[in-house]
This record gives sequence, C-alpha cells and structure tokens, in this order.
Amino acid sequence: MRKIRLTAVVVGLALAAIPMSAPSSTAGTAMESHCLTMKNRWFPDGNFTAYADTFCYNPIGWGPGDDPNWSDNSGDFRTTDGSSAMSVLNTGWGAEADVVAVYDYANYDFAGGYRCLGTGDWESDLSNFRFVDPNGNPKGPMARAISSHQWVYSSGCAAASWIGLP
Ligand SMILES: [Ca+2]
Ligand SMILES: [Ca+2]
Repeated sequence: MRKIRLTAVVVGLALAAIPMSAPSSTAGTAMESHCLTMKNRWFPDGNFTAYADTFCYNPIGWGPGDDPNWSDNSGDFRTTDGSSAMSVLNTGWGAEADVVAVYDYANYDFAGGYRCLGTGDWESDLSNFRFVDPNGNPKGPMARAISSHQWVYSSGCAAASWIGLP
C-alpha cells in the first residue's frame, strides 16, 4: 500500500511538470480562453462589455444599451473609457438587434469606420484589426480607439465588418 501511494505521488509530480515545459503558446491559449470564461459566466445577460486589456481582462464598462460617446459623462461608458478598449465581448440575449457595432468616432459615425460583433462572440485583441468603412475598405486601427457603440441587426453589417470568435 505504501509503495502504491509513493508511485501515485511520482506520477502526480510528472503531470504537474508538463505545463512548465510546454511551449509558450500554451500561455496564449490560456489567456485566449479567458474571454470564453467570461462569456460562459455572463452569456446571455444582454450586455456588451469592453475591456482595457486584451483577453477580456479589466472591464472598463458594460451594459444593455447603446452609448453614442464613450468619453462623455453619461451612459455605460464614460470619460476615460473612450479610446481605451483592447478587447470586447457581446453577451446579448438574442433579441432582434443582438449584434454590437463599434465605431472609431462618436455618434455612430461611419466616417471613421466600424466593426460588428455577433451575440455570444468576443474579440480578444483589437490590435489585430482596423475599422472598415461600409464598403469594407480599411480605416484606422481598432486598438484603444472605440468611441461609440450601438446594437444593430446583422443585416446592417457588411461582410468585411465582422470580428470575433464564437
Ligand atoms: Ca457615454
Ligand atoms: Ca476613436
């Protein structure tokens, strides 16, 4: 009996050592899954959440409504929230307009480009994307740039405008 328990301890140590010797991509996968963890925690609560850091860490604001200006003093996104988001998560509940459109400019102004995020989807690193105009042409980078958002129908989103993972 004693010998069996010792063997189990040795096996346990060997298993515990595996993550430490694994490629660094394992850490990236673990961070990536944090957005999925947040989705599983909150979906479908009807909210849209933006985070100051990549991989859905450090939420800066969340809520079920639209916000035409992330830098003003009203709504779910205020003052320093403007131009600070690095990742986003849509845990909308499948209402008629359950897609979130985010914009570089305030007041849902297409002039600076936009992007669409479907319900249940997230984008863990906005530095990988640029906004696009309604024709799909690239605009400015998305990292720390979102200034307004609203809930829209998927029909309002051009094919090239979609971001996010399910
Ligand atoms: Ca606001
Ligand atoms: Ca902006």
